Amino acid sequence: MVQVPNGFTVVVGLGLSGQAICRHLTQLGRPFMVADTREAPPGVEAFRQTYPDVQVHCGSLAALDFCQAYEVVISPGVDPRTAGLEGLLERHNPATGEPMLVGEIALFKRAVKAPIAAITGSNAKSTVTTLLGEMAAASGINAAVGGNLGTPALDLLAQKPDADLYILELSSFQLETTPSLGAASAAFLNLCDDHLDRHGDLEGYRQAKQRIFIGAEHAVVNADDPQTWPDQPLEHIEHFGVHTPRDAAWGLVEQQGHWWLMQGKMPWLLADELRITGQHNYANALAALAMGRALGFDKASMCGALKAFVGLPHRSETIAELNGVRWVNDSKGTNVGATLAAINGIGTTLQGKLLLLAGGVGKGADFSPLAAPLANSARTAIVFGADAPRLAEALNEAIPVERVEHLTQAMEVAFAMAKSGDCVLLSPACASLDQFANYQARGDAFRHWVEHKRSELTP
Ligand code: UMA
Ligand code: ADP
Repeated sequence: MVQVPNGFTVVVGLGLSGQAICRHLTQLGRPFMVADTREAPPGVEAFRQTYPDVQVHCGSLAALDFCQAYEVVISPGVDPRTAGLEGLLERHNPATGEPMLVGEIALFKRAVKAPIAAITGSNAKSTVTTLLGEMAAASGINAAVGGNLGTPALDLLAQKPDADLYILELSSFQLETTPSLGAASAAFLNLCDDHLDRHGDLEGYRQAKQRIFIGAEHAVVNADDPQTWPDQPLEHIEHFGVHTPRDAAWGLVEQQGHWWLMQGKMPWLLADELRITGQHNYANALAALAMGRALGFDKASMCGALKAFVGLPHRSETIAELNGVRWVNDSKGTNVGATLAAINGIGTTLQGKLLLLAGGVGKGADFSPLAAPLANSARTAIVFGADAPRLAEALNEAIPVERVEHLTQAMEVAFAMAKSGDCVLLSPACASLDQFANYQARGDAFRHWVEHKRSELTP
């Protein structure tokens, strides 16, 4: 057994979050050691050079004796149920008043002085977080934006200690180890199957996300998705939705042939004025408006930021048109809900048909909800990667399915099959980690292939 020194914090995980935790503890002057479940975690040598005096344990956490530890702070990618961590989440830490096992966001909450706006959901977190950040900037508010997206939360605190507002994208992994967030405004945008391999089932995943509401002053939830509504009563709850109009909610309403983004009966702006498209993006815009309004942002500045927002790369991003066929990169479509949004957003606007490229690591999700919308709008699905067999099984009664090994082969098949007016959509409904470093690398591979093809076709 390796004894954790008396009063030391144990930082678990040597990734982005773990390193931000180490910097924070160093700044606080708290003694700590580091553990990573991998025998040779990437970056361990560089870490040892930066922190020559810090003890690093690689391998099973069961080899550590935490009896004398001050607390254990784990990275989001590490499951709190990992062998060796048993009982720590349930054990009370008298020094902090929190569980013995917490995550980065618990430390962030202890240190932060300014209000927090927090955003979670299976999809649209990055889009709404970025949009809210743009709205804050347009309103002249000194906000810091990060969390699961971009800069780790504790690094934000160090880089922008004078921020008036911290806008955080939070994953279920981060929320699971956050005892109490106390957000000024907390949004739970939507819920669909994702990360079931980690949370066990949809209910476990939903409960992790529900933690965003602990101590929240204001909640923004999806009128169309009751699973996002707080389990506990909260004083200020606002609903947004594109399908379920509610009084006083933020909704999408048709008036004299035009669709308006409305707050209750008050029109805010025309859906056609937005550069992001599709019903899911109107829902995202409404959620950001609801949060911004509650946080005191200026109305005209928010609308201006919304109209200027072009969306993020790898999210239903049109790359090019080749021979009359549109090629769309939705590599960030890493679960069934995101792929459904892409199919519904694009499929309904097409003259021709969709050719869906999907596959990778399905994280235990059920792919069958894709079958009916694809039957309406798709010519074929071309599936690749680790979960290609499960995808093929779920879809092949609804549409013709081609099975290949890799994305590049899928693109070649799609190029040969597509007709003018069609759209080739990469929206994998899966994580990329079986064949790519991350979703960006997968989206970049798609874009490079399309750009190369375009240069071949253009004399
Ligand atoms: N790992 C181990 N053992 C360890 C530590 C990590 O096996 O001891 C593995 C994890 O299982 C995971 C990988 O290493 O597969 C990286 O995990 P990590 O927690 O060390 O990752 P970080 O580099 O610290 O990045 C984390 C978030 N990663 C995850 O939640 C997996 C980043 O979100 C986040 O940007 C960063 O902290 C800063 O806050 C990424 C992500 O994929 C973008 N998030 C998931 C998502 O969006 O779906 C939740
Ligand atoms: P997250 O950070 O939650 O992964 P992103 O904004 O990066 O969210 O979008 C992830 C995927 O979800 C993209 O494929 C995007 O097109 C899709 N998406 C965006 N908004 C929604 C929504 N409201 N409902 C379902 N899918 C969405």
